[in-house]
Amino acid sequence: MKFDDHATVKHVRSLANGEHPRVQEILDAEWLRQLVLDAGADDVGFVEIGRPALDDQRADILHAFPRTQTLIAFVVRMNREPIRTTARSVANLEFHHTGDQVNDVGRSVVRALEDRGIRAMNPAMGFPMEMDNFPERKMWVVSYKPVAVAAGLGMMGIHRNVIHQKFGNFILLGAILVAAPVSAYGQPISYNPCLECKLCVAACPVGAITPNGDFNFSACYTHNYREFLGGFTDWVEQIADSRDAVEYRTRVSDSESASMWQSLSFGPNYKAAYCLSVCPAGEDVIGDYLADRQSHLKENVRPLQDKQETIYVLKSSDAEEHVAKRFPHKTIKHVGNSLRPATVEGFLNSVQHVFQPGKSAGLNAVYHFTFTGSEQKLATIEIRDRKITIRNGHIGKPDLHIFADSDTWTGFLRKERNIVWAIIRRKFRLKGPLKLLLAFGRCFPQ
Ligand code: B12
Ligand code: SF4
Repeated sequence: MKFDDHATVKHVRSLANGEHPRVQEILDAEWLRQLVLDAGADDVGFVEIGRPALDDQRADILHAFPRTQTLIAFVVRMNREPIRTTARSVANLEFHHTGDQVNDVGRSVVRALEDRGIRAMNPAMGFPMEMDNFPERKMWVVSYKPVAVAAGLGMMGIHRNVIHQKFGNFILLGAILVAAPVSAYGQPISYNPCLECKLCVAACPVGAITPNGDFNFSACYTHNYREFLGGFTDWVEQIADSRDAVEYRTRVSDSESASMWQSLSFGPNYKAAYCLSVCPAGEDVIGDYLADRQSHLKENVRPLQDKQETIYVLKSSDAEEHVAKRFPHKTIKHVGNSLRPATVEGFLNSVQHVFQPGKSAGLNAVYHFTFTGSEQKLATIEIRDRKITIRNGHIGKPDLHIFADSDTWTGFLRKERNIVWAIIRRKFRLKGPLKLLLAFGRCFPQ
């Protein structure tokens, strides 16, 4: 059969009068706003793809959906008391249900636009899901926080979550990529709803949030995400490394095994999220706090601080020190978290996220790396005043120069290769004091 004679082709061509006009429709902002609210969102705003706030993720967005012209940013409220309670089952239900609602809103708006002949795409609300990229590259399609801020849906607080001017931080975020312009775009709000009260700093069990807004990614990821991607991978290795059931039970308690079952069957359990629970910011939220701060502390902060629970940390990490000092009544458990790069490039991209500022105290040094073998690369890592900087090439005068075969280096980081053996085989060598290598290692507990 000839293509032109196919029933579908003939039908569609007859509808379109033999032509396919490509009309560029400008979507009316009010109409679109109502569509998104009717789908179940609590607030919505629009951002054009050319906005400078999207500079660092425009390529990713266009890679996922090349026709993107507009991002619809929206928020869905979470109920407050379920997030505040010490009962994690209740809080997790609220996170998961609201997350499902974000996905439903996205899906329903995309359907409505599609029915109107406008292409659109809704990335998942959820936790990093592009697992091909785990653990080295971005595992999500759109970073929603900067989009929400650009659209006027709030600002990032000290705890690095978006605080909506009215709903506070009791929201989850979504975004829809649309292949059409919109008649009016949003702008960031003119103030930050964050009160800088630092209750999030006081409540976080692992000290992931610092008063100046720095965030210890590995502390949060190791504890809060014990039953998500990295923690799960570590749990599997605990099973693999156990000689028998009795040894497994010395590594993983019955309660932890049951909790993993619960996560696998009902949706992964966050272990904390206390930074959101205690935050009093936002017009709808602040009333009780303004009326009586002591009651807010007593009802919403102290119970989380006082809770007797297991806290998951990397051995010799800043988080371990924080729990021991601030929450001695909580039980520390050492775990691994599987953030181990498979390539030198992955190492250089992720090293800042596993850096422990506290463990680097007193260390001020420039490290030059010369990687040879399958990945040839020059890099400079500087650790100074509890901060880390990573740059391509050799910059400045090194205090220590590390020459390493790239596969040997990543194998060493992954605990799959022995460094002494590598030195004997000349796959690894140093120019400078060994003590600087040891000090470097202390900044990145495994
Ligand atoms: C990665 C991620 C995380 C990471 C990093 C968080 C962060 N501060 O960036 C971790 C695992 C720690 C995390 C924790 C939480 N998250 Co989260 N998370 C995301 C995700 C997928 C992307 C975040 C992002 O874009 N960051 C912005 C970039 C620009 O940050 P960055 O500083 O440059 O780099 C960070 C990332 O690149 C990341 N990263 C780098 N390398 C790697 C490697 C791996 C393996 C992983 C997992 C991450 C990662 O860590 C860096 C440092 O923070 C978004 C969903 C989305 N698609 O946007 C939800 C999101 C930000 N999370 C959210 C929530 C609710 C949480 C938690 C409260 C979870 C919970 N229920 O317990 C905690 C809060 C922790 C905190 N105070 O920030 C909400 C925030 C809602 C709001 N009001 O702002 C979002 C928007 C999900 C949603 N759809 O609503 N999250
Ligand atoms: S708890 Fe206080 S300091 Fe932390 S984000 Fe909320 S308002 Fe800001």
